[in-house]
Amino acid sequence: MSAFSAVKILPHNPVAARSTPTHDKPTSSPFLFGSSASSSRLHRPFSSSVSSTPSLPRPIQAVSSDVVSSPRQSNSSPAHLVISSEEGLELYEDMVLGRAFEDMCAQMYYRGKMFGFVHLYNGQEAVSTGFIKLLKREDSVVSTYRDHVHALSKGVPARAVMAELFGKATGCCRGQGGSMHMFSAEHNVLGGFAFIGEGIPVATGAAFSSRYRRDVLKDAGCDHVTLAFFGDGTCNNGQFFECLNMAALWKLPIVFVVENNLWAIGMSHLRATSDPEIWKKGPAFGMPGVHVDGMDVLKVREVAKEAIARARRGDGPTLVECETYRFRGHSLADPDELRNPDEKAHYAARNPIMALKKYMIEHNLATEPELKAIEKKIDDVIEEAVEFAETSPLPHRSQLLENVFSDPKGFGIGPDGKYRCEDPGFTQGTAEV
Ligand SMILES: Cc1ncc(C[n+]2csc(CCOP(=O)(O)OP(=O)(O)O)c2C)c(N)n1
Ligand SMILES: [Mg+2]
Repeated sequence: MSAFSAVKILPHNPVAARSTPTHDKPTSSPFLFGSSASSSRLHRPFSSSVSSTPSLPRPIQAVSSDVVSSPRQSNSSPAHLVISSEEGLELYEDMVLGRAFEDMCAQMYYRGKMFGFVHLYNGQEAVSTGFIKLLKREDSVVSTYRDHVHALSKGVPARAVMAELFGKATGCCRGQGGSMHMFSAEHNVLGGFAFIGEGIPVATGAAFSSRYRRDVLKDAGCDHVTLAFFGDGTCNNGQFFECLNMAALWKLPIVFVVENNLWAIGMSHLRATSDPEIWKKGPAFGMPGVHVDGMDVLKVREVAKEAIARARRGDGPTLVECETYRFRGHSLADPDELRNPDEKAHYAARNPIMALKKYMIEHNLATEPELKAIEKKIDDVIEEAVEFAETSPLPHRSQLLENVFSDPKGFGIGPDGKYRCEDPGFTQGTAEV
């Protein structure tokens, strides 16, 4: 069964889609298709997480599902498994890399090795891994300020991401971007964005360029897909709606991946959003909307496969809401005192890395020593990344005004009285600072 058979797909009549009841979705396997399974398990949120909420006109519902404890298929013959051993090991390695990298970032941040805000991804690894490991190199990823792990999953070397965090010349943005602005043209990582929602139009533009190349410039081989990652809080931002509209209108090859970790800094999603089921906004624009358990990499991967294939086929965009949770504060400057301890414990017990490990061992896809060897290998990668970042040089001061296109007062006028940016050498480094 298609993952999308769980939702209404009404590409030609968005008005009808808006009035379509959403409670009549057929049930499908909870193993593969979290969208229907989870919405049938809607429940009230942790009471204390909304205890400070002023009285609301109607009961609010969390989009929480409890999939880790849901029954797995018992038959472990290969035909019934959704991944091969090789695929499982790749997913495991990528998630362990993301987690270990972020833990090391915390250590380095508190030792004063990096500056500014640093937002970690711990807990959300199944989303990055579940989606990005399905991409081709030419496909693009656009992220937010919580972007280190998306860059790693897309293949940016850990040492280049760590060096960027240290502000070193060997970083993936030569030390000029920092934590919130990971970028790599080589890997088609089109940026982390500090302003929420800013990445969504960039991703939509990338998807437009793929469609333009294929359909207008007749580059038949251009079947590239773009993934736009962003949070629940960002879905209340106008750019989200504008881009859903354009992507559906022009059938762009894009997947909008909402990482709903239930919080936007200290604001509960349930308190800030009139209808907390974000996935429902897909059908409103004439595209499929899917809700999946973002703590289960196998479920995310199944949904991602279909959404990416749909985009690649030229069938247009998909909105996927992944219910997930961040295991740390909003940023490393956040003492994380607002969230209820019961809520944190609930999601901590659903650690996506542990869940995959358990699944692989129970289904004879890997042995404990094999998984331990991966963990050891990643420890070495992280150690090497820190060593590399530590010993790399700082950028030269002349780099400061490279790629600055507005008039940087005091530096913008050359000795000939002309703007420096008119000088072809401007982007080589212009200023004596
Ligand atoms: C345009 C804009 N407005 C406000 C902010 C301040 N801000 C930083 S993070 C954040 C919350 C975003 O929450 P969410 O989209 O759920 O992402 P998460 O941090 O949970 O990954 C806000 C409002 C911002 N960065 N940009
Ligand atoms: Mg959030």
